[in-house]
Amino acid sequence: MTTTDTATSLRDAFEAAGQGHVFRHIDRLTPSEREAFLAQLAEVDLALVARLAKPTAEGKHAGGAIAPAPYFPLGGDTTDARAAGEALLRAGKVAAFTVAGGQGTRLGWKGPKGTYPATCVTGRPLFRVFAEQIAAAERRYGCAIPWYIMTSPLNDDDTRAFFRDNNWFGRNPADTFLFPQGTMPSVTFDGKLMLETPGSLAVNPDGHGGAIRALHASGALEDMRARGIEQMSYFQVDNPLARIADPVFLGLHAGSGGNARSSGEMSSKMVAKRDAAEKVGVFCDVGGKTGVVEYSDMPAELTNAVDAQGRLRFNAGSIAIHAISVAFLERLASGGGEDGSAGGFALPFHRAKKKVPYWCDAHGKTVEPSEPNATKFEAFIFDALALASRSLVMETSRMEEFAPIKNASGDDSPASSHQIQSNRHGAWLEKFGVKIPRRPNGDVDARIEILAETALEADDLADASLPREIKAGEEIVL
Ligand code: UD2
Repeated sequence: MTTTDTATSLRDAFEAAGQGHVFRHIDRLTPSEREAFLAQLAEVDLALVARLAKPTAEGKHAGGAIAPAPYFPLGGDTTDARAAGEALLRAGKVAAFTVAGGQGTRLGWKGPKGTYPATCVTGRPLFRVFAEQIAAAERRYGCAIPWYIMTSPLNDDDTRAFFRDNNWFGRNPADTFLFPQGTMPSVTFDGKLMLETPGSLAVNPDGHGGAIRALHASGALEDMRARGIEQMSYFQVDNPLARIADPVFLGLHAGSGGNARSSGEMSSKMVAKRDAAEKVGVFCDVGGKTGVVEYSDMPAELTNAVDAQGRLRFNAGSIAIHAISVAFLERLASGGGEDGSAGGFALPFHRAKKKVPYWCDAHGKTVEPSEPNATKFEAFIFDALALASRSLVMETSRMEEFAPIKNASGDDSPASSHQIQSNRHGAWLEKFGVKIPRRPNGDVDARIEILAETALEADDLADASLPREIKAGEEIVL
């Protein structure tokens, strides 16, 4: 087909779908702009957009019977699980997987989130924190842990440049696999596609649920298979305390100790919620399956429900750390749910009202709206839990593993993350008799950073040479 034929047939299809307005500037585009625009339009699944634009929400919790999900509690016996997880690591069967395709708008950081200086003394960027943790685990278990990182078309170039500029953080570039996720077009509240410029649609990354398609399409899944990888340690780019390839979690996930909930397909970590309002999804039992109901989809009466002791009933907050098997991902990518029905990347799309920059004909430029003006569609990886045969949730300590950086100030900000980092490292040192200054509220009154090469967990400090005391206000790196 010639470009003109392509343009005509695309135009017909868009007109038929009530989206012909996107062609209104086509005549002023240069040939290359036109070609790029037509290529973008050809990628749009008009039937999907029409279905999603209808007000009947996919992805919302439908309101059926839901109960708190059971979980493996903090303090449970994990000796066997650790041994099983370590065996997986030693055999080179574990990969790390970071979802880093988000736009990070809340933090107001211009570059990819992984380039944000995150640690409390040295200001190590998130990607470096993870690279060093992976390197320390590789040394400990004598294995390679390939690292897969999902970017988005919006930050892929910058992310690659950051890795190159930092010499891949000393890693073999062949063991670090970056790939962009897909996008979805945003629509106005009456379901119309939007132009961001005369020659491009307004699109957004298709959510971390887009990982299944992107892992497949990029060849990452195939690469894992070729390397003999069986399990993926999944975590978000915004949490510097994420414990990558945690042997205890991997062992429980893989079924050590015969835990009835584990299938080795997809498992999750939770922490007790800080309070009812905390913006984390909650592990629930939905029709006999473990799943996450996102905070924005959870009915308020359930979010606030308390038990006889006054504790939150739905208390299992998702910290977005999972173990996911390659076989499970392959099954989802190739189109099969557990019963062969669902799958085919078909995680439901959730909708969110967002501020989406759009091309304004009257002003002749792209305008940043001050109020939400559009609906974005995103798939969530945790919806894959429903497609696993069974699924284990393991409780972990918030202080040990969850200090996300999402907002510029307040909760989940750099300041709150720094405090949790110091609290964690202060507690590790106290375990070995180091005197740690604390404020009346229990927070550590010093900045303490312990590098991954020194310790991945408290017990690694047993043989380290440690100070006897840290003074109030001191900054220390070990
Ligand atoms: C996420 C979870 C929430 C809780 C919390 C813990 C969702 C929808 N909610 O909330 O339940 O577990 O994290 O910290 O996940 N990302 C992509 N591509 C995208 C969108 C996001 O890679 O298209 C990545 C993003 O880079 C980040 C992570 O996914 O690493 C979370 O994204 P978010 O900031 O949208 O999720 P948040 O913090 O609202």
